[in-house]
Amino acid sequence: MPAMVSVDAWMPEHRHGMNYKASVTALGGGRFRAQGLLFHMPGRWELVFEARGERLAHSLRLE
Ligand SMILES: [Cu+2]
Repeated sequence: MPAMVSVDAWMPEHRHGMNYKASVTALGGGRFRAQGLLFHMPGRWELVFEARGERLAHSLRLE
């Protein structure tokens, strides 16, 4: 179980990220709470999670 994960988001088509950095708090038991993810425009965003040097990306579309 990773001690900490990080989360970031960007818009691949626009080549920009968020205007603010998200923070992650470890809740214990392998759970984490991310706060401060501010998606400032509609379109396709990619959420990128990192833990122990591994990356997991998840795509979502905001309208
Ligand atoms: Cu954009």
